[in-house]
Amino acid sequence: MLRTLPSESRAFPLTPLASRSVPPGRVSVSCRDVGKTTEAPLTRRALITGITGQDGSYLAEHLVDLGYEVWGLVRGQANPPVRHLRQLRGDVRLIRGDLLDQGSLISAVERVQPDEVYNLAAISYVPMSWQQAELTGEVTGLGVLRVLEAIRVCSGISASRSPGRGQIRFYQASTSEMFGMVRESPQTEETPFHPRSPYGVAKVYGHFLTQNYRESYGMYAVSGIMFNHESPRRGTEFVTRKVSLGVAKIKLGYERQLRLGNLTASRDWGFAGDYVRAMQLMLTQDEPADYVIGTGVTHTVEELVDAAFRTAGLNWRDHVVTDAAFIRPAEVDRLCADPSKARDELGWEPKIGFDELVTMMVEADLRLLAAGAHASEEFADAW
Ligand code: GDR
Repeated sequence: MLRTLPSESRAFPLTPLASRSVPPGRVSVSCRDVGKTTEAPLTRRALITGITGQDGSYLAEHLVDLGYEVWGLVRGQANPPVRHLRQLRGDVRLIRGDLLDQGSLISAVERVQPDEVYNLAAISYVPMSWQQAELTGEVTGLGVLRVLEAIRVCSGISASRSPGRGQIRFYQASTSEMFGMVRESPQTEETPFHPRSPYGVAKVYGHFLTQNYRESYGMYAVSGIMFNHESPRRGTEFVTRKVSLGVAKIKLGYERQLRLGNLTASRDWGFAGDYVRAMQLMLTQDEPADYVIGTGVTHTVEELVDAAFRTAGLNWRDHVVTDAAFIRPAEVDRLCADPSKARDELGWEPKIGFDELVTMMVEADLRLLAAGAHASEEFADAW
């Protein structure tokens, strides 16, 4: 008999939206005057899109720890994960805006007057990008354009007017999915792109656009080419979390099987908490540049599955079933980063390796289920 998961009801109070008042330590300036403040800000101020996601949450915590004033852009009603932000201890201010709405982004940049903007928002689940290709292009691709335009307009930058000192610095979340059908291995900043999904194609657009705004307008705009990065906060649709949660359910007797797609693909999996450190470092360099961020070690999905089941004292061959429903129209077979530029120039290195990551995720899901989490999407509340 399979066990039934207990239900859970929680209250998730929303953090109040930002007020119109000018934050302390700042001079009140109009949109066009950003970058012309006469008084230095007391702290650096960051605006994060995608703050309710895995990376947004880790980045917000990291920046708060560094003393930043952190603002998060959230979509109004259609943003249920905003409840996660309760974990940020009231340290983050929220402002409404949407990557589909240029005006809302201009308003957000105008009101927050950030020193740094991190664009982490995207439709990021690769299979969904075939089902909603146009929306993926709008959010994951054109969304980058709208954020860059908001910065450009609010900073008064044009072809004839470059940003001066104190300009807003911009980080774009690029991805190893851009390498797709890889031309060489490991992949560096110079490896050509061959994306294999509408998601990957949209990310290539955002990547080149970021480079283009850097070259066209002299903006401090950079991309982190991030390889897969995971954590107990990862969405349950991604393979690492699907596996860690599946292992926990099987171990605790809620389920017997785990249905997966292609087990032969290889990924360079790291810990998301390590990767957000690299994002911040990229915005603190003298010169803007793009960086590959990964561990340099690659594993197959089968090796991931094997490690996760072993962590719980189980044999994956007794439980894993291959299901054609999870096979993609086009696959990225093997990704492996060469992060030497990030190591040499940023002094960045990952602290958590593959085995530690898998153990962390399986143990977190075992604790989550043992604590009585609900069987639905609330599993995403691992943090
Ligand atoms: P990916 O991550 O597509 O690399 O993109 P994902 O975890 O979804 O897939 C990794 C590999 O596992 C294989 N796989 C399965 N994947 C899922 N999701 N579900 C399954 O059941 C399954 N079975 C096998 C996939 O085919 C694939 O080869 C992630 C996303 O976060 C992107 O947004 C990000 O840009 C990149 O990582 C870096």
